[in-house]
Amino acid sequence: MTSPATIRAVDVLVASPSRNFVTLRVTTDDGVVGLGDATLNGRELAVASYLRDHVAPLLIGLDAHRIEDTWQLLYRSAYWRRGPVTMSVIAAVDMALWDIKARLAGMPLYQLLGGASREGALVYAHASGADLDELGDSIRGRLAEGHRAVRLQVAVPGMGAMYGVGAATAGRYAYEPAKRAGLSVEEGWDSARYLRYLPSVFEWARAEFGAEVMLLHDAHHRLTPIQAARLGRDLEPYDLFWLEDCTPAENPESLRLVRRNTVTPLAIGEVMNSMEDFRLLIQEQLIDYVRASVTHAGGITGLRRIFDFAAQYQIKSGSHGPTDISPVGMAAALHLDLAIHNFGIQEYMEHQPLAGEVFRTSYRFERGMLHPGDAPGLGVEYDEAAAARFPYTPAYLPAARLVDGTVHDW
Ligand code: KDG
Ligand code: MG
Repeated sequence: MTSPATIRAVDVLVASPSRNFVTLRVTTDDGVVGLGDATLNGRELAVASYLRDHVAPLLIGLDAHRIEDTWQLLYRSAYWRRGPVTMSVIAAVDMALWDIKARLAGMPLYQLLGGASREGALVYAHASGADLDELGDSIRGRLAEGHRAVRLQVAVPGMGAMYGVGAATAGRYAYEPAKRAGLSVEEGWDSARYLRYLPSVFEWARAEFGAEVMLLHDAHHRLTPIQAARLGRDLEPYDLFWLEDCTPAENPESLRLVRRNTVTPLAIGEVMNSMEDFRLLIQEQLIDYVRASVTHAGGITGLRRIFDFAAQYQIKSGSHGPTDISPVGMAAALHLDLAIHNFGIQEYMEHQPLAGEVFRTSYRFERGMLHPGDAPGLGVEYDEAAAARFPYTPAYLPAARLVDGTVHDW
């Protein structure tokens, strides 16, 4: 019988090396440390308080080996189920306990999840530009780095600042939507202009970069079902890997209309966090990729359940991986990506170099793929002394308004 690994300490670490991250650190009686990511962009302190005030006291004295039991305890005994705050909290505990178990086993976590099913996880990078020239430079940069899949976002003429379009800095297009200030910035939105312009961008990209490169696009919840159906149909000649979040996620039935009208593959779910959110989308095969993340969907345990269910319907994983998933969450995602059978693709939006001063990671990028590395556990170390130099800074995502001032989905 395995001897228990009794939880002695639970610390919630909030730091802002280039952006805010909420990290959970669980320590056992024997001094084994596990890390979890609970970062919820723009609502970081809500998650930190839930962990610190309501969950940490419950964990002290539990056996860290009992991952499933702890998951069920936190899910069922809270009474108030699901939702991004609760599920990010459960996720952080789950990741930290898997980290401890794998460190105690002396193995990289993917070995405990069944071992590697592939050489590495295919990732997609972000490319963006204020116009097609800038977008072209951005795509060329990503391809030169070895990427084989690229998400394209470009400003729509006449629309001003918009989702996914970064500022050009030294030949790279750094996109960091959270504004480090107490209030959001506002962006504009005009669906008609966007729908007229976007197909020409992909026509240009295919002519310029050929048929091999995998191209993706994120509509970021902006369209009505009929608009999404039209966009999917108009993009069909350009063979997208996926069209992401074409309609808001709260209305899964709306995907029926989109699906009936286009064969462009659909990815949904980065704001979703539970099996219930995905049930209809998966059972009716209304999507091709599950976009949820380890960090927001109940950890490795929660997300694996959703992926396993999706596998029965030939639906693949496509985990959310923006910079607001911390390096701990990214590492956890990569271990799962390597182990599951129905892996599709992993989003990889590199963190700013400052984040590397706090989080020391073992994952590595090669030939368009990421590998989690072979260090025991998740393969991430947290430098608390370095983190002290980067205190929490209020930061918020932008808001979107239509031309007449109406608030729209951001
Ligand atoms: O916190 C919000 C971001 O993670 C989100 O806007 C990024 O849509 C996104 C993506 O596809 O990475
Ligand atoms: Mg997205």
